[in-house]
Amino acid sequence: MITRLAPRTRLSRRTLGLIVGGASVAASLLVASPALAATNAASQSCWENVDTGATGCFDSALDEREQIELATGRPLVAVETGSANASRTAASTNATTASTSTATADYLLVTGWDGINQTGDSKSYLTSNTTGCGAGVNFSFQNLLTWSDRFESIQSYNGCLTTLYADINFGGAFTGLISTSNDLGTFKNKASSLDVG
Ligand SMILES: [Ca+2]
Repeated sequence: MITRLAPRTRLSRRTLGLIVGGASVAASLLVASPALAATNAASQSCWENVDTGATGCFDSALDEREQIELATGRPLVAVETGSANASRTAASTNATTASTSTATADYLLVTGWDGINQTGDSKSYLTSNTTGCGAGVNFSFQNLLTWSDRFESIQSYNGCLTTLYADINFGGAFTGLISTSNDLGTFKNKASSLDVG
């Protein structure tokens, strides 16, 4: 006698959706480094005076123009090109008060940020040349070095306009003349040299 076993019922397995606790955030991500002072390059913005060669860096969370004025002891003239907002020059008021009679002003040429909308770390170029960009003077930066391929937004100042080049020595694709750009689009993280005039 043959007994036939009923075919095994296949368990229909239902895949249960994973329930993920949305509010759980890895605590380690929230731990701020206690040593973000002057020497840590992780969140540093920097400036460079093209005439004197002076340079400086500061915590990116701080006000850029204020920090430059504090470091140089001179007022920083920073009227955004293409903007009617001339009140930006007021940024120099504090430093003017503190400066001596022999102090001259510095003029911001251009600032680039590694984030869109002027966020993140920034690199600023300034001049002590009072003629600025207004008299046919050009400021050329043939190699952005550590800032190569980083700019995502740009602001030109004091009548200057900026042209970005994809390669060093003003090679490759380029985009300009930029007064201001909060999002460089396809040119984000590309510029390796620039010309300000
Ligand atoms: Ca490049």
